[in-house]
Amino acid sequence: NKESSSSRGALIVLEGLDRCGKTSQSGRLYKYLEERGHSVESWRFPDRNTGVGQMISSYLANQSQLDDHAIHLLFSANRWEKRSLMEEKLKSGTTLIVDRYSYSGVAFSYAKGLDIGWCKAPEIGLLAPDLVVYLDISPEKAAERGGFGDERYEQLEFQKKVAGSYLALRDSSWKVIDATLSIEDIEKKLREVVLDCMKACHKGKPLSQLWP
Ligand code: FDM
Repeated sequence: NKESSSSRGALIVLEGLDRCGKTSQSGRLYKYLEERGHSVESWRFPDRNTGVGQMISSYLANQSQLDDHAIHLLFSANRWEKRSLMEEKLKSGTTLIVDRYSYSGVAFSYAKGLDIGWCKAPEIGLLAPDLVVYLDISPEKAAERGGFGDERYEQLEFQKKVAGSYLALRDSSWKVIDATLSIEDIEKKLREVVLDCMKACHKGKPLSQLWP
């Protein structure tokens, strides 16, 4: 029918510090939407399944060393290699829930001291999210949650810098949810903003590109 041929999926991005609950919330959101009959997929960046993704994964596990600029560009390339599939999915009506995106890319590299404009440049032209949800938690509280793992960036001092970067990137369109609320309360707030966003995309909100 007319509506389904013109309606597209929404590009929904979850961002936040390590241990903020992004991954479990994206899983719950996926299940909720799927059970309601929406066409939906759960994505994450880095996508460690591609060749570039394997280089990133080995870097994060401290199994290889790379210049800060080089790893930044690999993270970006990892999004570029998924861009056309992303566009195809969205245009065919599938909503994508994406765990980390360009904002993680900029936040982590900027936290290392790279120039923010330089960090954003390779992201220009990627699809802009229809919604960015930031799960807000202090680095200290995040660290208390069973501690960080062994990956390269999972250290309190660095996470504090990442929190500062996110603050510099945030704009008024981001939906900020207190990540210290109960899992159910977060889930409820997340569903609300996501369903609103999906409605807007359904009604014909055009796809756009980074950075707006
Ligand atoms: N990360 C993630 C970056 O530094 N740049 C990026 O572009 C992306 C997508 O990689 F510490 C960092 C953030 C995190 C690490 O992420 C791996 P997951 O969510 O723990 O897999």
